[in-house]
Amino acid sequence: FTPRFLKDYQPAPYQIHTVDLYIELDDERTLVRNQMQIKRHGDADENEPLVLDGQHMELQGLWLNGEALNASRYQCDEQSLTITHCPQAFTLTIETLVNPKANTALEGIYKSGGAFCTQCEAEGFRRISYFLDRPDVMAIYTTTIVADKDKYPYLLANGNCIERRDLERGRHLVTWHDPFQKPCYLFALVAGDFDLLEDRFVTQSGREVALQLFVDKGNLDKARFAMQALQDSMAWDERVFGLEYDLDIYMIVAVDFFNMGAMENKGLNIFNSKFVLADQRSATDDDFFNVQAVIGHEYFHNWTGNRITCRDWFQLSLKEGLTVFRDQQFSADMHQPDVTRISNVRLLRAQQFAEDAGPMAHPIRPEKVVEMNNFYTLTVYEKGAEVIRMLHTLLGEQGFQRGMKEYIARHDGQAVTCDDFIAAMAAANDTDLQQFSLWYSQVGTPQVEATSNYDANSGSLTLTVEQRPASGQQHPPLLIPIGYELLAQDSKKVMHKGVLSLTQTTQQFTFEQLNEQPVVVLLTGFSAPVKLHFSQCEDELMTIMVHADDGFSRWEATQILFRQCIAHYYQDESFSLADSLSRAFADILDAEVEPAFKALQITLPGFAEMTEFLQDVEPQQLLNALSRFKLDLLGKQQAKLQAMYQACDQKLQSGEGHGAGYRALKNACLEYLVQGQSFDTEVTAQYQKASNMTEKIAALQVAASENLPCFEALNRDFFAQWQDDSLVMDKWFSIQARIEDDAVFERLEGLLNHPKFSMRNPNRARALIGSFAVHNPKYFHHASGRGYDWLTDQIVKLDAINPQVASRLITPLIQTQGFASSVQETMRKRLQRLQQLDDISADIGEKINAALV
Ligand code: HT7
Ligand code: ZN
Repeated sequence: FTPRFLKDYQPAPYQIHTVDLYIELDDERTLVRNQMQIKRHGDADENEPLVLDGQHMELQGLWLNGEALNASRYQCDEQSLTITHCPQAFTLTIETLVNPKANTALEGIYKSGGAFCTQCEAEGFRRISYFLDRPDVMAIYTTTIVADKDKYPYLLANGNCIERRDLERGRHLVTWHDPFQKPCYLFALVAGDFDLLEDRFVTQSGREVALQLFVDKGNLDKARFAMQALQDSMAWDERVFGLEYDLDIYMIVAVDFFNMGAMENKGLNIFNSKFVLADQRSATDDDFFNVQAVIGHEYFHNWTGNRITCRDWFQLSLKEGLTVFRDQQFSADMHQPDVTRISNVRLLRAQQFAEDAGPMAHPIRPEKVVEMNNFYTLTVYEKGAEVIRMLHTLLGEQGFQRGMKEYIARHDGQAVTCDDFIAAMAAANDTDLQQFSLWYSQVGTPQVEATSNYDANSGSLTLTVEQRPASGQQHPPLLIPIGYELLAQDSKKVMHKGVLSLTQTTQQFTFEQLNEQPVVVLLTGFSAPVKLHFSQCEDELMTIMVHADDGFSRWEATQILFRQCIAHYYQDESFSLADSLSRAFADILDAEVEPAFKALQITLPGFAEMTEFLQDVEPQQLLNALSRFKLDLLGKQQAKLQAMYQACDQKLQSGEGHGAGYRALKNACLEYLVQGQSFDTEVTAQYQKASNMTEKIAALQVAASENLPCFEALNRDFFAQWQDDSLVMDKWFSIQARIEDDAVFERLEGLLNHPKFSMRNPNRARALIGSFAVHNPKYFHHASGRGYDWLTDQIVKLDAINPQVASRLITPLIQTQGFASSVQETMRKRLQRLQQLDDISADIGEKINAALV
């Protein structure tokens, strides 16, 4: 597994200027004729051979300037095609055959259901044709597709349609031309028979854009929300960033077999149907939220990713961090900003922090990569977005937008680096971002330690703040923006607020002329992706919980109280709930706040989040602590929780207010109410009455996780009703994997052989295998090691089918840090077993080697 290094970057010696593709689709023998105009770079040696990337193809023919190439002029192996003695400028034509049906890796051209589709990011184009498969080679593409007209009435590619005609033997031909230069990873092709939802968008400059959404037949109604989300995204990007769409048509195709969420191919996005199809009956409120966010994300890439792309894959966060930040801002504007921000932080802390502390930790701009697909990570995406957010905090909205304008003015149409982005931001704001740019190369989650000292005589408050790199790391001090508020003890009013710039290892910040000792709130808005240690007493936290202006800080104060309490339960088996905490919990339940916010406030930190805050974790002991704590909270506040549950139910029935918020709160109460007592009738009633998936699936979920007597009947009913809906079946498989009883391993075997299960469908594999490893910690971390064995067995099978998906699902097994050494040892044994296998993929190999050093 040979690594590539950022430091070794060299521009390509040749550039490909135009690409003319002629593709005759066939299940097993798809013909690709690729005609390219190529020029050698001005400073490249004339003897430099042209080395094109290519895999999983049969070379059929090769012509240079129209003449068949003599065998002595080229060499072809499993990874590349090398051509020697190339002129300075020439036309190269390559004919290859590919086999879409056999393509289970879902990179290049493959079949999803009855349709042909492509996935080229990061390095999938090399499975379609021999090419300089790197993002700094940008070309103009013309694509002609030929296929059977009955089976594939829609033939789609990037850009505008310029020709369409019927051919002999029931076939037809369609040609597309994309007027914008692009890297090959943005190439796309789709051929199939779909239902089509059409609408339009008029841009701010008055151009009309046709919007087309292609979905499996019978699903038109489920596509309407996505269409609205697309129109909202287009309007938002114009309003907030001043960015307008540039082609006359924007197409989205939803497919069932897809490795990730969606792909931003120029003018022809391809989506996992999970992020397009949604209606109240079959999709949860979270699904709706995600559809809107992913539609926005892919749309926003048109400027941050497509018009300006990455010079090399080490720069991935240039487009992904920035685009995640943009989609987070969009979601915040479309929903409640506080609630959205808390969701971002929960994801970061539960998963990205673990990645940053694990064997695959890397900077947001990685420096060494074996398999690029392994670097589409929470670090590059979510921490990358946090880094952009810090810039936004430091420069302010206006300064940030000035920087964006400068970035676009400088680099439209280019493939650039993260340094180019930072340079544009700095120039537009006449500021120096040298120190800030360290965030692009540091690894791990920095720690920030704060203490406060109030001098009553002088009325001054001194905050001493110290930063430390993550354990085992070393780097100069970072520029860390630390949002703060000072709350008056008596009036509880905010006396001061702002952002402190921590630039040194240790720094003091003094506030003068205070006439009382304030309650200090630090890291408001989660202003930096760090672990903050700031010891505050229960009273202070309770003040913050109710009175801070910043919603994130109000939520965080409750989470700190919960985490501290869970830590006590964990350390002491006889620990029981203090009255003060029980009262605080009651206060939260009584507070006049938005229901969605309250739902988050009463949701306890989960297993993954808690492993971040404890050391040498014994999984069963932690699970035990979590459930005792929940049970005690219920014991003390059952009446309030029950009343809240019923009040939400009434609000929902009367159709009053925003349904999603009440559903979230109702389900959050349900999580408590089902603990250790009979709530069977209510769960059954919730399941049966629910006309939306949010309430239905929550009822089924708690019935499963608490082994309620009603579970079997509800489970059967759910299956009978939804067995033909693939996205809902994913939910069903996920729930089966989470059932906590001793029959779990037999059940999992049965599910692998279930007629509805297929390892070839990534959503299904994730639903069963991923859910077990992440959401069933009791059995995944079973002391016998059976949970680790089961995951290992599935990884071996899946790796032979789809290495990219297998490599994502192995994550819980490689993140051994944080657990007690005996647990780590049991996990590592399974990794050693995988390491000894002969034919594991580079994807899996890279991770295992990192985990076992
Ligand atoms: N830019 C895309 C990243 C991606 C991907 C998408 C689908 C299948 C495989 C993929 N590999 C990489 C998605 C995005 O961030 O928008
Ligand atoms: Zn993206």
